[in-house]
Amino acid sequence: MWQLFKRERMWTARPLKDRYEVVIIGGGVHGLATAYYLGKLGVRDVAVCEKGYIGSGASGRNTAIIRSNYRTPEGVVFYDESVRLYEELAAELGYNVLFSQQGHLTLAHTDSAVNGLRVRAEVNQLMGVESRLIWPPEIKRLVPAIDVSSRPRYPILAALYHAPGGIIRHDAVVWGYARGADRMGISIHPFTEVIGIGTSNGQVTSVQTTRGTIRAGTVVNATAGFCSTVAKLVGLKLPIVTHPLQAFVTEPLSPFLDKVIVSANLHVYVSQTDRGELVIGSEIDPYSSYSYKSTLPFLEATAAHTLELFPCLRQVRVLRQWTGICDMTPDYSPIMGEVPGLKGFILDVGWGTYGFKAGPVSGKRIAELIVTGNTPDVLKPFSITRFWEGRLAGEKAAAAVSH
Ligand code: PYC
Repeated sequence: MWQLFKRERMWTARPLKDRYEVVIIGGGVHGLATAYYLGKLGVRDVAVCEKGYIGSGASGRNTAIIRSNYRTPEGVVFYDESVRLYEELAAELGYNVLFSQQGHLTLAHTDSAVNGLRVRAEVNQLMGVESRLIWPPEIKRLVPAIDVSSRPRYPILAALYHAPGGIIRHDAVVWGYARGADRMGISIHPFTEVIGIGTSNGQVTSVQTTRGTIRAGTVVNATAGFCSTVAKLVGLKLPIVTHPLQAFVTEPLSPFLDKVIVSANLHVYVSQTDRGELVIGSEIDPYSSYSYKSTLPFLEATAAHTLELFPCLRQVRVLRQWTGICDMTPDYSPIMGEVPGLKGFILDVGWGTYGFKAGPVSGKRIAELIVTGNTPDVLKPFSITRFWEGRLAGEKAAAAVSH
């Protein structure tokens, strides 16, 4: 009888050793995916150190949108690989990550926004990603509840329809990777904060944690929100400014919205979860801060923008609100790869508002970089050296930011 109710542990509490081949700082989707793919490549002497609980940072605070309809060719190729990995992830991990590829609409309310979407559609199609411009009658057919009339101050003029986009259960992704890594013998250490990094002769040698020192020849900075403070531990100044990003959910409603809706002009995005709640977010807060405090002005403005799109929601109650923090680079693209002059220190940072959707591809390719010593082609455009060489990536299709 007991067996019927016995729950399998998701991952094991292993003792903290004083040496690992690889230490990964950050137990979110990026750190855990890197650990998982390292394990698949045969590197299992790996520790993931997380200062809170697994998935307690940006991985558990985002609005779980998956898409690859970016504007730069390097961005499209990169995120497209991630979408493909997400498509196979439940089978890969033997764990249901509830990926709903329901389709994603980016709305345009101004002529210049329509032109921007036209460029994105062209780039997407050239790169083999399904994405096309659609007009109000088709938008209304796909999303019957949306207001496509001329009533709002900024009526909807067009949308970029990206059928492979959708939403996923973000904590299931984190748990699935953690469970997969654990099953290969990789150590996951929650509540283990890295407070120092040792180096010698241009080589990383150790990390100091709140639970003791660990020697390691490879250390990955896979943190979000605190990537610059971690980089400072090796004296590296990253071109990053950290901003809060807020979101909220409503009470559960009967299913009425089966597309992800994003409006960069109105600064709002809306999706409906399988529990019926609407998940709603806006752009990053306009000031730099490490605060997790949620604010009323955000809630009021974002609710008002949501009602512009969906007047039918005016009686709906808000259930809860939360905040995450985002590491923004000047070109809205991440920073990945080695750091010249410091062997063994690998960056997987600068994930702004777009990190969760990139977890699988980053993890897989960073693991490949660690094992082979060669930077995979998809990572090359995102090297830190671009800031020193004046070749920024300029990703104009990053969401939740004002361009
Ligand atoms: O990149 O799709 C996105 C996104 C939505 C909200 C924040 N980022």
